Amino acid sequence: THWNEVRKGAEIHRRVRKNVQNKLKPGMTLTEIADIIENATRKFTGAEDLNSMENPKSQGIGFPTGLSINHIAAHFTPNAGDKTVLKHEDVMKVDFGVQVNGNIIDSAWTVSFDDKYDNLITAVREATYTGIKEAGIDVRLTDIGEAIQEVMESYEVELNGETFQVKPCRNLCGHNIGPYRIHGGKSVPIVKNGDNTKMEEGEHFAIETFGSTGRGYVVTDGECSHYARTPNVTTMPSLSSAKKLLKTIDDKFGTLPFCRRYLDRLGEEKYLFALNQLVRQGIVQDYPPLVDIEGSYTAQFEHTILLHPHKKEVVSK
Ligand code: MET
Repeated sequence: THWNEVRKGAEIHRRVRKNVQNKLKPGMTLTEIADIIENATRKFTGAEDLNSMENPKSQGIGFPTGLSINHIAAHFTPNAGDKTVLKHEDVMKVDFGVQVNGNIIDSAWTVSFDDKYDNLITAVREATYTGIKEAGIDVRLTDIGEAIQEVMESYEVELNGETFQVKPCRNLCGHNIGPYRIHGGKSVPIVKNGDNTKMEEGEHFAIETFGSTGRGYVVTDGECSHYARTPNVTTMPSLSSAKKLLKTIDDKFGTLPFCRRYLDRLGEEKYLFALNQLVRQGIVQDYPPLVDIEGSYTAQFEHTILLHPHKKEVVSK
């Protein structure tokens, strides 16, 4: 069933995580790190590449590997030619996904080699565990946000002679997950936001929190790498190059998120104009990097949970 597929994805996520965790070292390029994670996911799922959602057996990468450093909180993955090297003093969020028949596991953690980030990392880990603990059928989303915020803000970090209260990135959220859809439409806030919507039986959520030494608010910045077909949009592209690219996207990813590197490895070339056209027409959504202020540090922890009638299952742990 559907739950067993989520569990299978979670087991693969764990294996990939174990595989990469002891390999991460300063001096590696982000491209090398993404390749390790994505090739392990391909290997353990038996996927040759990202499969089409038309293939009922499809399983593989759930979304592009986020490798977001320091003030970049989310949605960074290297594009072709990126030379970024992981440094000893970096704090990096590793956010990757596995999918089995469109059932996505979304789980992330934060890596650092310098113990000066320990309090920041602990704050965010505890905040995420609090969110997981609070979650449940009939629980109001705002109450989960409030509990997360209280824990996060109870931590202080001393960095380079300054003291910071850890702030939740208030415009970042957890979310429910639908078939082949990473963002199912419900948002789980990480601050008290007055949203009285409740969690419901049978729902599948990514519980994630982000903490920052900056302003606790992210904006988009920098070159985009992540994209996804917008669900339920049937608009046809006007350009023939965009039509051709859309066919590749529909065949290989469906509504699963993808990145430019995945188009490159499928042999697509000079597709940026067509891709941007699909974005302008609302057929594809772009997810540019999300950043707090320059010089700040952000951390993230995330797990996928299932809300069964009589039990909450933290499936990605
Ligand atoms: N885990 C990431 C998120 O929830 C996936 C990015 S793919 C748009 O935003």
